[in-house]
Amino acid sequence: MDASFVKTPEIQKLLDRASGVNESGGNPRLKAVLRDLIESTMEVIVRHDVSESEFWLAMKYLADSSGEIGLIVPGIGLEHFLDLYLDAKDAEAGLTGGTPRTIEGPLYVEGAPLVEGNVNLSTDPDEGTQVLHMTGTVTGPDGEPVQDAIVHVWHANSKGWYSHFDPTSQQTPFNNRRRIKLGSDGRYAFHSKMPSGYSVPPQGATDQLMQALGRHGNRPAHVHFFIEAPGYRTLTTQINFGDDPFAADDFAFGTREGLLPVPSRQGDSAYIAFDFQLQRASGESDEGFSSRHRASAQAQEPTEPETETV
Ligand code: MBD
Ligand code: FE
Repeated sequence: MDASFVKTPEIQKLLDRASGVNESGGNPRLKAVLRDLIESTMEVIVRHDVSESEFWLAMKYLADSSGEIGLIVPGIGLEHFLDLYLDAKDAEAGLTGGTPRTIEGPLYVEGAPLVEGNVNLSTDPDEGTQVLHMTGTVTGPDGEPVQDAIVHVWHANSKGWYSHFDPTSQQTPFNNRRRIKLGSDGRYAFHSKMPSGYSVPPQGATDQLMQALGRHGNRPAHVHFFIEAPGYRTLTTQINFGDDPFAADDFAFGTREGLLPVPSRQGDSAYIAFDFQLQRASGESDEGFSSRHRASAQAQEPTEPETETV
């Protein structure tokens, strides 16, 4: 049997009915996209002669893995694909230059303290790791310092765990998370306890999938950024440490050329100088920031840290 089976009138009629394309109500875009998604699934079933047992195993996996969907999506390359697609569309529109974008990942939390100056990101002591000092500028396409920029920065601790998602619940809310308001010189500076690389939760759904693919679930040590400023496109990016063993083998495909600085390690300190360049926005609707659902928390509430799902 070949995939043309899916194109038979009986299956095509089934697809039309299942997706509601001939119904007057509902959302036309959802209908069109879902029809193609179901059809592609059918084609995969036929092309690989997927058995009933295999199909239901996959459905069980989907049902059980929903809490890790934010890890599975980067792990199977889809989040990086979205970046490549955005890059290609930007290139077509003549929008090039600036610091490369790369994946957000699932571990941002809204509501981090808004701070100014040379800031400390690390509320918790995290003994025994170096102190990272990171400095640089945020400029526009002509090298002009951007005005009223806010740099959102977040990273893991020395165990590779993020506050609000730490299985040990040992971190203070917003540890290693800040929003830094820049001055008119467009300079930023922060220091924090050096992060370690991230690994997916052992035995979790993502780990199971990676093992079944003969892969691993490790990321190099990295620091995430959103950079927003009026009149510029919001940049979503990260720097990954160029000297990390996983710098060339990131399970989430978030490492990119131009985003791999090597920290200068000197005793208890490590230094990274890194300048960001933003693209100018063509209008208010071009800030380039998705409405992805993001976890949020209150900065000041002295409640027990809750562990979120990714
Ligand atoms: C991370 O810390 C991360 O940045 C990504 C992209 C995926 C999983 C964990
Ligand atoms: Fe991360």
